[in-house]
Amino acid sequence: MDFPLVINTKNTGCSVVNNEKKRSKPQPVEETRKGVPPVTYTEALLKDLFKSSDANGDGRLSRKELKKAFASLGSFAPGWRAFRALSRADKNRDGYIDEHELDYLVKYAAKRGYTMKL
Ligand SMILES: [Ca+2]
Ligand SMILES: [Ca+2]
Repeated sequence: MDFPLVINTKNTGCSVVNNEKKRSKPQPVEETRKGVPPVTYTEALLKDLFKSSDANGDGRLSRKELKKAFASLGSFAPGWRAFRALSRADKNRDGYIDEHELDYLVKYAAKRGYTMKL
């Protein structure tokens, strides 16, 4: 019997070694209610949010309005995000997201996986 002794060499000094890549894990809104899990914005919710972000009511989203929207989503760099979103979703390059371009915007934002702060 020559079993090597399994010595516990676990490094318990550092607690911040969570380097796993679990960012892109799809996380549908489940109905499990353990405490208060972070709720990811669904496309429907994003659409509502963007629609209500039309501050001046002209039916389209300016970069300024987008910035506000991303800020309320909890983006760390809403201005930059608005710029990125425009370059992605503003198909006719007029600087605004109109109702036809809203779906592209929603898809773009949905990929960021914003969660609601409850
Ligand atoms: Ca507007
Ligand atoms: Ca446009």
